Amino acid sequence: MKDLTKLSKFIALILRHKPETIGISLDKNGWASVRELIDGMNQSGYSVDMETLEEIVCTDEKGRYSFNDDKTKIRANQGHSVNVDVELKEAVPPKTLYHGTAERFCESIRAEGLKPMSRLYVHLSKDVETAVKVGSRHGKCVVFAVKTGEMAKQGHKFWISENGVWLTKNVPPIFLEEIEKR
Ligand code: HQG
Repeated sequence: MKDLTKLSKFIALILRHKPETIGISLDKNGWASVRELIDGMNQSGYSVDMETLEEIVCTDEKGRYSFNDDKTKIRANQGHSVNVDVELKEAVPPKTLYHGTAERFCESIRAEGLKPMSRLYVHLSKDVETAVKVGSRHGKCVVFAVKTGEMAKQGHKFWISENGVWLTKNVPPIFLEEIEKR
């Protein structure tokens, strides 16, 4: 059986951060050619064909990737560090969203708020459970409630990705409330 998780992680690297790893590029909307992705991955020792790629796009637990209509192009729905415009939908956020992070980042977050760091946007979760999963990737997890309703009232913009992740450009400290440590 193919290790789809390993392939999916590599595809995330290519489609969000470093397409040059396999000698391909993304267009301004973040699309890669499916043909170039498959050929480039195979030449880099990652055995993948169209069927496997379709399975990854369909079954990825976070819905990270999308094809275009005729499946000649593929892109990541969010999470990029390369500067592409994936045509995110601007949307009115709920009153509260959540951000899971690691304890060691908290002092800096309390002082300067949430920043996108290496990505294009700050990523926010719709519930605490998801935020805990996100934060735990980095270490001992702390969850902040983000007063997104108030932020929106004060003119901050929000977008929701194709796979339901909320994004914003930054969160000043006044909109943050630490709610949970795990
Ligand atoms: C922290 C995954 C110090 C921030 C997840 C986070 C998500 C600060 C880390 C998506 C800071 C960046 C994104 C400040 C923010 N000082 N640290 N001022 N502001 N940080 O991985 O949000 O599985 O770039 O709290 O599920 O953890 O890849 O962002 O801990 O949806 O699809 O800097 O990535 O999705 O880390 O995760 P990341 P994230 P995938």
